[in-house]
Formats: sequence, C-alpha cells, structure tokens
Amino acid sequence: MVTRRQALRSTLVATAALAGGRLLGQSAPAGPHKLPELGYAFDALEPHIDAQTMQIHHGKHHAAYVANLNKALADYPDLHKHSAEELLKNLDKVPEKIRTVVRNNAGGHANHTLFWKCLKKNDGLQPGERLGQAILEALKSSTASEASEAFVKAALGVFGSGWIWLSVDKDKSLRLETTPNQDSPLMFGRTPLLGIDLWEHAYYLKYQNRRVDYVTALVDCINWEFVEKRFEDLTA
Ligand code: MN3
Repeated sequence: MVTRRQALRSTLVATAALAGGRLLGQSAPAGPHKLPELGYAFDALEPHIDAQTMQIHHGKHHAAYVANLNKALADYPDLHKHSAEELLKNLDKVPEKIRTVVRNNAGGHANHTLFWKCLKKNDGLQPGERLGQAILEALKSSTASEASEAFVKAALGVFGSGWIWLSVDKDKSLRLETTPNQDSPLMFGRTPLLGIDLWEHAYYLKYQNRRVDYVTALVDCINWEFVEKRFEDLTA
C-alpha cells in the first residue's frame, strides 16, 4: 500500500521531472540573440489573425530563427556584439561559411521583431497627414483606398515566400518594396518602416491559400501609432 507521504513524494518527483523537461525542451541554445516578447496576447488580433497562428508563428517560427542564428554564431564570438540588424547591414563582413545561414536567420529574427510591433487592431484608424502623404507617393496613389489596393496587389505579386515593405531610403523618401525569403531592406541600405510577412505560415491556418484575404485583413491591423513614431524618427 502506498502511504500518503510516498504518494506525495512521487507526485513531487513527477512534477519536478515535468518542469525540468519543459525547461530543457524550451531553452534556446545559449547565445547573444533572444526571442523578444510578443508584447500582446496571442488572440489580440482576432478575428484578423487567429491566436493559434500567432502562438506558432512567434513561439516556433521566430524562436527557430533565433536559435539557428545563435547556433551559426557559436564559433564566432567576435560577432556576438552585433544586433541582427547590424549583421544584415554588413553581411559582406560575415565569414562566407556562415553568411547564408546568418542572412536567413538574422533576417528572420529582425523581420519578425519588427513585424510584431507593426501589428495592432486599428479600428479603421488612418496614418497621420505626413506619413499618409508619403505612403500615397510611394504607392503612386491619389487616395487611401487606391493605396491599399496597390499594396495588396504588390503583396500578391510576390512569388513564394517573402515580405512586403514600406522602407525609408537613404534620401529619407519612402518606398514600397518586396523581398524574397527573409531578406531585409537593410541588406540594400534601406531601413524597413513597416513589414508584412507573406510566408504561408503567417496565414495558412485561417486563410489557407487566400493571401489576398490575409493581406486585406492586415490593413486593419497596422499599428499606425508605432509606424508613425518610427517614420518621424527615421526621417527627422
Ligand atoms: Mn514568419
């Protein structure tokens, strides 16, 4: 017969083992790069983006870019002081042996870090006048709805996986651009202002192959407060 004390002890051991396993399972390999907090609840963008997609996207996909970046840099301690953004700006200084891995995973890390901040249900809020005007120029549009259409059309034109961006050029002008895979405007001397993930993992659970519906829904999920503040900082 199992005494109460024995039963309690085995429960404690099992609980400790479970907690240990969970810690081991979740702990990323040591390294300079860390998965940032999402900053809001997984269901904060419902119904536009579902909670399960957000959870997998942040906790699995973004986490994997961070883990793989740390792994690639493990034997290169001199590179540990650089942010993902700095690595992307200076890929030519990254040893050739790890350059592609760093390009993909520093890209994945930096792109998603910005992406999470760009998202918030905006209840139809529009960007302020200065940013609004810059967006109309970048999208060669005369009205906000024309600009939205041009943005969605450009997103649909990306073949396979990639990103669509509004980025700030060296002359501080705003431009619309798309990149394949996890490439960043930082690789081309521009600074991303706003980026939208066009990989299927960003929308497949809810929208399946309907990228048009996902991008259209995301227009209502742009955190204009954040983007506008970033625009002021980048173009000051
Ligand atoms: Mn993604």
